[in-house]
Amino acid sequence: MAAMEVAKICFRSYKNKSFCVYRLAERCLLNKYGLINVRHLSTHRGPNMANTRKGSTLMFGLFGISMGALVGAGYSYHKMSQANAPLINKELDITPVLEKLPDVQISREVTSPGDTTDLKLTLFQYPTCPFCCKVRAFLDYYGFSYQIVEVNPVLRQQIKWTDYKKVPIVLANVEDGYQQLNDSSMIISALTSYLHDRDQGLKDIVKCYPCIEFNDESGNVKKEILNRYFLMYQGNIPQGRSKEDILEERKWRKWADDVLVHVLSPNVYRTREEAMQAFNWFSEVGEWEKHFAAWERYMIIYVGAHAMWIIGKRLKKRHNLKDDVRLSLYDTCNHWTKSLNKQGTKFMGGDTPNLSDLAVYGVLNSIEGCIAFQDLIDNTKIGTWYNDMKDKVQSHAGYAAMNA
Ligand SMILES: N[C@@H](CCC(=O)N[C@@H](CS)C(=O)NCC(=O)O)C(=O)O
Repeated sequence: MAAMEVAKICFRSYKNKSFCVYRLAERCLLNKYGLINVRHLSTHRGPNMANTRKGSTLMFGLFGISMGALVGAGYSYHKMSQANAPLINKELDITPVLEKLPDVQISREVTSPGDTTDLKLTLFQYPTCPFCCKVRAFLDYYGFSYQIVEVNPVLRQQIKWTDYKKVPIVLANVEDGYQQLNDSSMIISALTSYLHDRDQGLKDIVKCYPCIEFNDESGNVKKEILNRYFLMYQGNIPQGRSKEDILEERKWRKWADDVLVHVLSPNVYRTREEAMQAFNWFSEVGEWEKHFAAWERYMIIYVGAHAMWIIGKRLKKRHNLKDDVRLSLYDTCNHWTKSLNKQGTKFMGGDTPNLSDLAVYGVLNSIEGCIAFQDLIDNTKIGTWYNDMKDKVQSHAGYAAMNA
């Protein structure tokens, strides 16, 4: 019964388009006690219930159908009026300057003697989230020093201080406190713009990435961080860069988020065995043994893997992937390597990586411990570029650019 509920939660998480299994685990556990209550309620019977059961079944059935119809009609009406509601473009203030760092435990520190920024960055993350891996690839490549706060996937108390409900989040030291940066692409764009011209001031740069809330055409409230793929060069384009090359970089960064990320889940959970292996790896990297009791961890791994295996098939349809999703993974990555070959350079950025190389590398890096990743390396030519990227990132090869 509990297992059924975990599976249902996985499907709910799929409907909400949640990418990370961490959120799935959270939902499983947060609902745990609720689920148990539901079970008790539904199996509880009053003393005369057995006798009256047959007679009342019809009544309850009719009542249920009428209520269902009423609720359905009400919901459709609500959705229709929402869809017809005017679009609201409300600007949200979710990137404030905090007076001091939130009172959270720092999990580890990455120190780079070459960091001359004094930004004292703090990254709030889940270790295998593709968006967080993207930010780490960027920070490591340029040789930023930063602290990492591992967000507890169950309670997420480490990010309770903010209204922004996702990771990654970065806090950066500014003159009057700590500037909050949300969304992987915005974090990368804002910090790159800052490296280009530190006189702009990070606080002013952040103002170029407002977050707005609006109703989409189906009436759902959506939030979006505007300009997140744009670098704020303020007309002062760096030497050696052209407008075309900046546009191309932007296009590929967007591709990493809109296309590449979506082939990952169906591949990582392609078969039951792969899903189990992936969940075991997530458990290891995310140190689930610290967060969950052994039985909870096994249940999440087992039930979660099976549910995600089924959900993976739906995601395959949603994103129009091939019947054998591995082919879509190969195709997507081949599209990247073919474009590189056509360009005739080692990296998309030329002799050195640019932000699109870092984005694609970061996203792929998030599945490095999964069977799908090894399969990808064995069956495509992306390995050469990937390993070159790994060398560049791990050796902080962008350090010179930071100090240019
Ligand atoms: N567009 C965001 C997406 C971030 C995102 O979806 N993060 C997931 C983790 S992989 C998350 O925190 N989800 C929270 C939730 O589902 O409530 C980015 O690029 O940073």
